[in-house]
Amino acid sequence: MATIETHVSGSVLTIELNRPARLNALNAALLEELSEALSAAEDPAVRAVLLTGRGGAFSAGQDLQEAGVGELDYQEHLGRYNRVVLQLRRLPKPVVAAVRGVAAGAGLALALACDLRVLGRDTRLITAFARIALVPDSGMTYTLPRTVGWGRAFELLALSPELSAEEAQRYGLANRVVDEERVFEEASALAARLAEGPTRVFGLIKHALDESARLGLEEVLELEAQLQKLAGEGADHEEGVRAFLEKRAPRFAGR
Ligand code: LHQ
Repeated sequence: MATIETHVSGSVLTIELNRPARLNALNAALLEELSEALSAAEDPAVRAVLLTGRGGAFSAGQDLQEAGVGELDYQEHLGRYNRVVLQLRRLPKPVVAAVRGVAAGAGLALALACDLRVLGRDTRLITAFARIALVPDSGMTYTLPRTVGWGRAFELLALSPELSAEEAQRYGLANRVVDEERVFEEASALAARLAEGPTRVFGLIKHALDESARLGLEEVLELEAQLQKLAGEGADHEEGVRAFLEKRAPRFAGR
């Protein structure tokens, strides 16, 4: 693929945004290829995904230099973003974002649609949309307030400050902050560790959290009971209990 690189190591699929000269700015071709790469992540052999950007940035969001960006068919173009965001959220396995340099606009929205974020100490997060008089898209009005709270979300979206990695961690936007040159290594290790876990259950956890955002308590309790039945029937649950009783580390297969 021209704008995306993928490789598999063990059961981790790494997807790298590959337009470093433009800080991995997103265009139609990249979004199509990203969607293809995320479809490939459905392969049962893949148990965790690592999303990253080549070069010094994660992604600067929509490519504003792309010819015709002023005359975009918003319906069609946002359809590409929306498909990718839904793929990230509906993929029943963990997705880790390795965020170096800058993540802005829809680039930040993609990072927020992942399950975990590893940032570099010099990483900057910028919502960016309002800087060019656009409303947030790609799910940012869903993910951001759920992570940072309502009050902070408006400020981050309206004033669009550059958020340092330290602030991002304080706001709950970063799971780990490490030296810039260790971001990929740390995120890979996290993805590899997750890939050895009960990954089918991780998918159920992800589903439960997403659903809880729109359900009342009674419905949440009902959903938890349904998902617990599915988890309880899984081979990994049996292995987890057996390993506990035998006082050894479990060997999960993601089933
Ligand atoms: C870029 C970009 C970029 C192209 C840096 N495009 N070249 C919008 C529209 C329609 C429908 C769908 O949804 C969206 C969603 C969105 O994502 S809206 C938000 C779009 N993104 C932005 O507004 C961010 C624009 N970029 C910036 O504010 C800065 O470049 C940041 C803060 C990201 C980085 O600043 P610096 O570290 O100072 O780098 P730089 O500005 O010098 O950029 C380096 C190069 O990358 C430069 O090219 P050049 O040829 O001059 O070296 C930039 O022009 C290019 N670049 N962002 N989004």
